[in-house]
Amino acid sequence: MHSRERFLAALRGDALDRPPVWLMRQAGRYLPGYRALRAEHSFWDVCQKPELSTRAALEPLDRYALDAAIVFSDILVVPLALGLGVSFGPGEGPRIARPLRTAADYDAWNLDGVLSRIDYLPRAVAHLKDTLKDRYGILGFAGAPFTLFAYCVEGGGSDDFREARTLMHRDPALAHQALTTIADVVADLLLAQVDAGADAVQLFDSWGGLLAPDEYRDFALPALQRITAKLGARKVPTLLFVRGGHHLLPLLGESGVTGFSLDWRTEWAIARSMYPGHLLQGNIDPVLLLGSPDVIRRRTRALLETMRATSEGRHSILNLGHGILPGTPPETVAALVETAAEFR
Ligand code: 1CP
Repeated sequence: MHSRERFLAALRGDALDRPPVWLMRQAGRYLPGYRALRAEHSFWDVCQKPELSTRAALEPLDRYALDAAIVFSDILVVPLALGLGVSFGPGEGPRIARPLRTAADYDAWNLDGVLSRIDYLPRAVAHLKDTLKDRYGILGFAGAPFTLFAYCVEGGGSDDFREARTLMHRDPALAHQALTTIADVVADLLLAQVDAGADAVQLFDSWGGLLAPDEYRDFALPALQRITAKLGARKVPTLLFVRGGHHLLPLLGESGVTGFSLDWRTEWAIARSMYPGHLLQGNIDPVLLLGSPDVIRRRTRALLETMRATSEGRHSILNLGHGILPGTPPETVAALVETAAEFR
């Protein structure tokens, strides 16, 4: 099987020679080629010029036997296009110049032609597809509504997103309105990526795990359902990653996605018994990649064997349980990918 065939077979739940492998944040600062690209170009330039985005996305494919590419972009393209002003300081997290705190802030969102201000993302997918042809699977992505809402309200990164979670309870109507608007932009953005050549899409709910189940049900889930209603009508394979979301797993089936990208703290066999027919992806701890290649090989093989024991390896994609950390040695990534590629 070649890479794209294997990736598509996993999405369909067909028999596999072995599960396909790709890694969240596979094209990042841990790669010297990416750092060289960033020495020449700003982060937004890399996202917004399809030729540069493709160069970043190809870096890991040139090095490792991965089965899929993820378009190089960022989840914060949505608040940027809404006019909130998103910048990245050198070596820092994102900063949002005009955070959402009041109804007047929401009224200032620039919804007119918002998708046209993110057209560089589907154009990056098209450029990537044109370069890769049918050799690799291609993933599009977007932030899940709650995580985007959290950045919009907080105004940047945070450990607990206290402002965002407070706003949900102080002004639930405003929170619902913002989440609905974000969901509609995200759905259209994902469909545009599919039209441009993405085989599947992933929603990153990196901060969804901060919510209690009832909060997730009341705020995050309805927004996800708006998205999956649109994507489901087009039969788009849709993966949902909720970092720290193990306590939400029983609920997430209601989101309407076709699969889950599991956090490293979730036990694969338990998730599989809850969701026998869903696509599951994951879930090696990215911190392991800071350790020894031997441990990574052993853990990766053990996970692949669990996939085989629980579903004959069907509906399964090997990945990390969160993105590759900056500072990860490229050699340990090789140990993981080689173990996956050689597994039979
Ligand atoms: O070059 C740089 O200095 C910028 C670092 C960087 C990179 C490489 C940022 C800023 N974004 C990205 C790319 C990116 N972001 C990808 C591309 C694919 C790949 O790397 O292979 C993807 C899928 C994302 C998604 C993303 N951005 C998420 C969800 C995934 C996750 O890690 O939880 C989140 C939360 C963001 C926001 C963001 N963008 C950048 C940073 C440093 C952050 C985190 C901010 C924070 O909360 O501190």
